[in-house]
Amino acid sequence: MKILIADDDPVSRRLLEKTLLLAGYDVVAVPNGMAAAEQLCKQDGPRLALLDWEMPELDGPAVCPEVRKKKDQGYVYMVLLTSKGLKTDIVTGLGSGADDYLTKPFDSGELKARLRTGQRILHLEGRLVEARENMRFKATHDSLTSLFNRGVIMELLGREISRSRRERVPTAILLCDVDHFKNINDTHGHLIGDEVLQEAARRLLLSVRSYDYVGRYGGEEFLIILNNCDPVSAPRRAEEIRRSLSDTTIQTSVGPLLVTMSMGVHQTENWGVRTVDELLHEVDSAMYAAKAAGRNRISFTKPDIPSDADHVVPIEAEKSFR
Ligand code: GH3
Ligand code: MG
Ligand code: MG
Ligand code: MG
Repeated sequence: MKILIADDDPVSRRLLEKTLLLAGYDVVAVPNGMAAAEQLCKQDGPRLALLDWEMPELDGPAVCPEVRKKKDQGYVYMVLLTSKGLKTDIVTGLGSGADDYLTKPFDSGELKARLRTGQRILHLEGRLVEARENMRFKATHDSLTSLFNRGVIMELLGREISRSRRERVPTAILLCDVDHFKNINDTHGHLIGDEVLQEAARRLLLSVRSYDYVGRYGGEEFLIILNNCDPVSAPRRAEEIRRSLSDTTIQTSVGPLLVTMSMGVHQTENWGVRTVDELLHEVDSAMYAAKAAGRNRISFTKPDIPSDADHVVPIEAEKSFR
C-alpha cells in the first residue's frame, strides 16, 4: 500500500521512511505541505498519509482541508504526526480534517497499529464504493444483456438529439428487431432464446464505436445511436451492424443457429420540432417496412427536409427532449 510522508526534517523523514518500508509500505516522501497536497490530490496518489505539523509553505493542518476539498476521488486517511502534544493542539489538528493524531517521538508499534486502522477504513470505503458502483450498473443496465436499459437509452437519445440539433452534427438512430424470435423460443426454449439475445447484444456492441450507444429497447429489440454519423456512412454502418448478426451463426447449447434482424434507420441533423416519441414512431414504422419487405434488411425513414423550424428551435420543443 502506498503511503505519503510529509516532513521538513530530513532525519525525521528518513526514520519514518525506514520504519514504513520495513513494514511493507510503498513510501512517497516529500519535504513540505505543498508537495504533500499535490501528491494526495492526484487521481492515483497515496490514500494514506503521515503529515508533520510544522512545515514550510503549507503546514500539516492546512494540507488536510486542501485534500478534503477534492470530491472526485477516493478517501484519503491522514494522520498528523507532531511534537505538539497539548489537548488544544489535538483538537485543532483533528478539527482541520485529520483522521488521527500521534505525537513525536513515536512508538513504531503504535504507529503501525494506527496505520492499520486507517487501512481498515480505506478498505471499508473501497467496499462501499464497489457496492454503489454495482447498484448504479444494475440500475442503468439490462440484466440479461448488460446493455443500457430502456430508460437509459431513451434518456441518451433525448440528450443526443439535443446535442445534434444544437451543434448541427448528424446522428443516426437504428431500431433493430430480431426476426422470428418467437420461433427460437418456441422451438428451443426460453433459455436458448436468452443465449441468442446475449450473443446478439455482444455483437451489436462490438460493431459500434466506443462513443456510440447500444441499449435494449424491448424484449428482442435494440436501439442504437450513432453519434456524428453522416448520411454517407449511416447506410454502410447500419448494414455492417445488421451483418454482424446474420453473417455468422450463433453457437448455442443446442448447436449453431442462424439469426437475423430487421432494422429501421433514421439519419439526420435536421430534427425539426418533433418529440422523441414521434421520432421513434417513424423509426418503428421503417423497421416494420423492413419486416414487410422480407426481413433481414434495413429500411430508412423518409428523409428530412430542412425547414425554418430547424434553425429556430422553440425552447419548449427543446425541453421535450430531456
Ligand atoms: P418478427 O420477425 O415479426 O419480429 O417476429 P418475432 O417472433 O421476433 O416477434 P414477436 O414480437 O412475435 O416475438 C418476440 C418474442 O420475444 C416474444 C417474447 O416472448 C420474446 N421475448 C421477449 N423478451 C425475451 C427475453 O428476455 N428472453 C427470451 N427468451 N424471449 C423474450
Ligand atoms: Mg516540521
Ligand atoms: Mg419485436
Ligand atoms: Mg422480432
